Amino acid sequence: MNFVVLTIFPEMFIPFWEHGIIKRAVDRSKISASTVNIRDFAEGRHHTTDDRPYGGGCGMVMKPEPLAASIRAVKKKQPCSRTVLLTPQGRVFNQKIARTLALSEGLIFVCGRYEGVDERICDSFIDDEISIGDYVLTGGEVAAMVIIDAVTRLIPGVLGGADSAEKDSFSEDLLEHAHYTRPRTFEGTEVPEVLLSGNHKEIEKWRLEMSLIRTFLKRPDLLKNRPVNTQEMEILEKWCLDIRKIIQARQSLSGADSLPGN
Ligand code: 4FV
Repeated sequence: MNFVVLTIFPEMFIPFWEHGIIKRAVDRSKISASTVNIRDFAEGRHHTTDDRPYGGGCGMVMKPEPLAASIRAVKKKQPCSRTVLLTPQGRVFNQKIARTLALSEGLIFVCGRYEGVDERICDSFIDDEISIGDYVLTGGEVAAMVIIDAVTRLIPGVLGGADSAEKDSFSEDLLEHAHYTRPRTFEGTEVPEVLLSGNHKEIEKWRLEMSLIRTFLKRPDLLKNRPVNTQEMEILEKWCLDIRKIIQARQSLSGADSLPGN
């Protein structure tokens, strides 16, 4: 996978390329990553990359010529790479999109600044518009880093044996189960017994149940159109049973006769 970032602040990416799993992926040639300074493609003594908006209004707009020239220069070297504009107008990024992007040969990220880029760039030079969320950033750079980070860890061989993307949050569109490590007791709180049992079948079942509960409590929207497999159905039915028992117990306490809807 080849990442190229078009930006007027290439220095922002130096620490990003040089740390953690991204650095390891570069060192292992699992990815190649570089920046191109849009200003290097801007005319005039001041290499101006922005100008006032037609029709008036506040802020500045990124000029089309330097962007077009820089995109053409990169596409010449990597004709198979897709151009991605980071913009609030784009489809909202998620793990499913990350998995799809990870299959690309190369990605060219166009980072806007100011109010955004001239619309004629979006019309003729951009393959994909992606937003990292419904809020406004000062520039597309940090959004490009978010996407590069999420995509890089999905590239085969980037995550070593111990850590794998298979068990990710959202890999099954469920939130991840709780994680524990030593010490066994921390400030009076024990690690759940099942995790110390060595019984991997029980541990897997517990982790799935924890993922389902967390997703149900924290992100029920993720469960809405999500198919449920048999093991999950068993867990959900056990819950219903447990909840029914609780209601019956409370009913018998308060002497009410039958369950609602029965
Ligand atoms: C953004 C987002 C974002 C808009 C104008 C940069 C800013 C400025 N990019 N997801 N949300 N971009 O707010 O990706 O050019």
